[in-house]
Amino acid sequence: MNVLASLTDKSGSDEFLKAINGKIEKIYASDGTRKYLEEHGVRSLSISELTGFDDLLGGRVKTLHPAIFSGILMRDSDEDKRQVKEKGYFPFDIVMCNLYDFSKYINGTEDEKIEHIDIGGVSLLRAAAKNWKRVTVVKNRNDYELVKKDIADHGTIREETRKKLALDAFKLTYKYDMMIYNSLNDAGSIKLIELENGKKLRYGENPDQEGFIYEIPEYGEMEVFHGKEMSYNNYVDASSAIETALDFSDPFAVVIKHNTPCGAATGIDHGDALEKAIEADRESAYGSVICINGNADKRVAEAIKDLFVEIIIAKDFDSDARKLIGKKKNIRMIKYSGNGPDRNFKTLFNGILEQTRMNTSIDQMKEVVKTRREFSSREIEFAWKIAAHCRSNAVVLTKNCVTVGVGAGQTSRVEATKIACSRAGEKAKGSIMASDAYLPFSDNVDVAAVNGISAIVEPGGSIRDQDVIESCQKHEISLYFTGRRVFLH
Ligand code: 93A
Repeated sequence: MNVLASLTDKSGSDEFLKAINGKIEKIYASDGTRKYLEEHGVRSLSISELTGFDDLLGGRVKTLHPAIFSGILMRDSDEDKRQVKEKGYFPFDIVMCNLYDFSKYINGTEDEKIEHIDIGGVSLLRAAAKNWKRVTVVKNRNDYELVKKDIADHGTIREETRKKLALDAFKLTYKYDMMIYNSLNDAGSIKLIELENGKKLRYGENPDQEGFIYEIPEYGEMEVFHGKEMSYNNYVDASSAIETALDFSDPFAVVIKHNTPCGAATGIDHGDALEKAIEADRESAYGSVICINGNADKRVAEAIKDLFVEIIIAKDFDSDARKLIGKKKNIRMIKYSGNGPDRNFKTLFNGILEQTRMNTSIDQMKEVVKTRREFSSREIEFAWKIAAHCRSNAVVLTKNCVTVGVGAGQTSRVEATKIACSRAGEKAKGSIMASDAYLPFSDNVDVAAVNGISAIVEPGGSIRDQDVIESCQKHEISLYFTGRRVFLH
């Protein structure tokens, strides 16, 4: 067998070649590799002897030559053999190659990056991989071991091994190009991500659907360290619970059902916040997914002692929390870290939609109708942000940074208002009402007034804003326009 070697990571290549020495006729190597092999007791020939060229352009052109590539790409056919022989070339059977270490220059200058984009090596790997029916492509110690074992066990390199190595090589060149793209792409547009090692879930949203999760550590991590296996719906709810919690800096707890908050609160600590968030709607909290934006302690554990909860999520859990919550066998405890993706995607009938993150800040907010009742910006912001994390159309009632009524996922906004008021009952009195998009008509204000709501926060921007303003003035309801919309479908 003839070998072609061109390696940046040269380690182990000498031992490999010594181990399969009995099978080798000739070894050709690029200059640096040749020098390394020489120093480690392996004789090889220079590529220039075969091509008739020394490295050109300071090494930019080393192996890019028909003598090399026809030797790799030739099939086992009489015609290919004839053509190669006619030129005075010969077949290569093993290609040993790994690439310039671009990862070292990811944050380097543009010129450094450009010089470390491997061209010849990628071509060698792809050519050898394409011709796996005849050629073996090896890149690292793992591959060397695999080939050594094949030769030891079977006296030859089997076709299935060659195919596996070829697939690995294609994966490597794909990842290499992805790394180059992401590093050079500083326009702030989408980074390519690697979707591999998808984990099969028991099923999808329903038991007769297949389901998978592809975890992307660059986004964030969820470590499930106690309880039953996570389901598809668990991941959906856990994710929206964390995304909601990440939007708050005070100690905060959210209770999620069907991808929407049913209770949320800030508190003096996380235990306090969680107690309030559960009491906000204890009925809906049954079978919920809960997230706090800090560490779980004894008080947090005690808050869910008598409640059936599917998942509790926290930055971390202290030993008391672990012990107390751990008594429930099925509840899942999850530690989370990271900030989530900058962009989100949704599959469509005819493609994929992409968007940047929703902005839930109230930095553009204006007080449009002032009444005797004063509300702190903290309270208003709380109501607004919870509405932002509810499925649209969403109307949320809050009091002292605790939800008292949530109407979400409705096809009519006034219906969402009615549901929020009906969930709140007496507690609607004196509350702040947040709407994720503008109130299209003043009918919402009428419902709010009947239920004793004291303030409304909404984006503003309707052609009937004036009706809404006048209605608020009439009913003495404070009105705030955020100047932003926070739809979440
Ligand atoms: O600059 S290159 O893209 N041009 C080439 O023709 C070429 N051929 C192999 N780089 C090229 N290589 C790479 O050189 C290999 O992928 C390997 O990483 C490296 C080995 O060079 P040396 O043996 O001189 O250390």
